[in-house]
Amino acid sequence: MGGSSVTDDLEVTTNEAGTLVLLGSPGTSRLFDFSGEPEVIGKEVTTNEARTLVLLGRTGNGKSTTGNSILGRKAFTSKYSSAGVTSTCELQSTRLDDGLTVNVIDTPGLFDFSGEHEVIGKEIVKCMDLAKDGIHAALLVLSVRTRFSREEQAAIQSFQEFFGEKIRDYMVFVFTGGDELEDNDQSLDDYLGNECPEPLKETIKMCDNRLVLFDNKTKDPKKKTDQLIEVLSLVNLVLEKNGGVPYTNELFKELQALKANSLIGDSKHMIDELKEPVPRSYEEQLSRLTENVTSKFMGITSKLLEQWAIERADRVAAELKGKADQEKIEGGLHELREQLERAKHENEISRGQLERAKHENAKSSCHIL
Ligand SMILES: Nc1nc2c(ncn2[C@@H]2O[C@H](COP(=O)(O)OP(=O)(O)O)[C@@H](O)[C@H]2O)c(=O)[nH]1
Ligand SMILES: [Mg+2]
Repeated sequence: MGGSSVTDDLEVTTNEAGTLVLLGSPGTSRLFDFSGEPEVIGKEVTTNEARTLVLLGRTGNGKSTTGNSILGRKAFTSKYSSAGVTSTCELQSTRLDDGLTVNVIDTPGLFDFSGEHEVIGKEIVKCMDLAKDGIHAALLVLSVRTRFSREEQAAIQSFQEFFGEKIRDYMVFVFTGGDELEDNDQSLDDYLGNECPEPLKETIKMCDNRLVLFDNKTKDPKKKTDQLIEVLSLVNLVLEKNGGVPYTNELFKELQALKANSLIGDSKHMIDELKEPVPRSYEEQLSRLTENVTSKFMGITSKLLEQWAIERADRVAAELKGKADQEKIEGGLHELREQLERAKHENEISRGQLERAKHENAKSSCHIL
């Protein structure tokens, strides 16, 4: 295994572990030639020459469109297409010129708290099922076109809690809307400096600043190539960091074991006829696994929503206290102003009296004179 191909300015090699290595100056490469249709292959490619990427993020952030940019074709339906929003996890693949297969799993907004828990549980299991041997990188898709909300922050938090701390080593942040930043003469750094809230900055830092800007609207083949190279380079960094081992967890393993057992169970069933019945059907076990996922997910989201409600209540209380303090200050100021007015008034009266006294005095002095 392993090999290399050299384009004008960029050397592409795959090492023994099948890791894609991009060398040379990006941007001038013709590695990903968008002039022709990329090779579309089957939906279940999991050799070591394959990379499985999962797109996650709030609905409308540009997951499906980014998936299409990576695949180089309209594989997933985007929000405003006639087919509507992505409603279920879906895997699509493409093979790059150097032979590397990229599997992209598009997801509905799994972590945006808008879906039903049962449906989300099912989708998480489906996503794991599609990923088969694991996830090489989780692409968290955010948009520079919409403000990063508290809800989105909670979604990222719930995602990390659900998959455990280890998932951070697999996370890559993709910001869509590069065209709009360009229109405003802004760079991603400018955007992050001005508009990125602290918690998001911290999360990105914890993920070794693996972030990339995507312009999914561009027609420029060079720009398309550059951003694809950039995201794949980040995936490469993730692979290096994790020794080429894709992300899996207990649920992944359970799902694999369940499928393996179901195959053994089926053959046993066939051989022994009904002598030794399979203890539980695959469907039953799968639905039990899905229930576990759903309840784990519900546990995490309800804890987060509770924490969120407490934070909000604290914030409202602090605001009210601030208001009350302000009112006190304003009340005090009002009182001071009144006292000042009174003092002024009294001062004027005294001055009047003084003037009058002076006048009287002058008059009496004249008399004396
Ligand atoms: N201007 C601009 N619009 C984008 C970009 N990426 C995605 N969109 C638009 O954002 C909307 C939502 O995208 P979609 O991929 O359906 O989001 P999803 O719900 O996360 O899958 C669509 O109208 C896309 O055309 C981008 O880079 N620039
Ligand atoms: Mg979508």
